[in-house]
Amino acid sequence: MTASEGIGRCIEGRFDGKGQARIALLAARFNDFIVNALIGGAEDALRRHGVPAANVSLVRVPGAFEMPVAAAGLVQRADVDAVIALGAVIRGSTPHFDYVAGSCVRGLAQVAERSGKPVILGVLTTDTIEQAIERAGTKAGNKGFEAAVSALEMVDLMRQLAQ
Ligand code: INI
Repeated sequence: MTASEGIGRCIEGRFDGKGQARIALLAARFNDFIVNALIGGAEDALRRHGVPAANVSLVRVPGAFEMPVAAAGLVQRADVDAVIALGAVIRGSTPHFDYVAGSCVRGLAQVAERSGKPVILGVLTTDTIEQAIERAGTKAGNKGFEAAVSALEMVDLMRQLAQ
């Protein structure tokens, strides 16, 4: 949406990665068959939006539960503008789905709020492996790609808000 008669100013992020966005992909090893597809989607989106490979780093953690602490470390770095968390928590594979998914999502949100840097949620939480596959590059798109586009939008938005 752009400014219109009743809106004097509209601030929205652009998707242009040539503005030197520095992005950390934070990816779980658990369910790596799915997560690797999310990483591929994110990498594709960043490259096609003009982000140089040198500005993209990949950090691996054992599982979704470990993401918040690693994200907290990453947002402190001056060379990281946004973190994209990529993982898959699948209900069918664990009786503690709710604990893992809940603390991952809650923890990542906290890191973003406390640091003021975007932490993008590209963590799938699904009932079945099939649903996860659908969201990792098959019929429901690739959530890694979508997460990367959101990261670029947020990096640009935060830069504009800081001006
Ligand atoms: N981690 C995931 O990323 N996805 C899962 O589906 C999952 N399951 O099913 O348990 C999972 N568990 C591991 C967890 O994130 C931690 O790595 C582990 O408990 C060690 O702290």
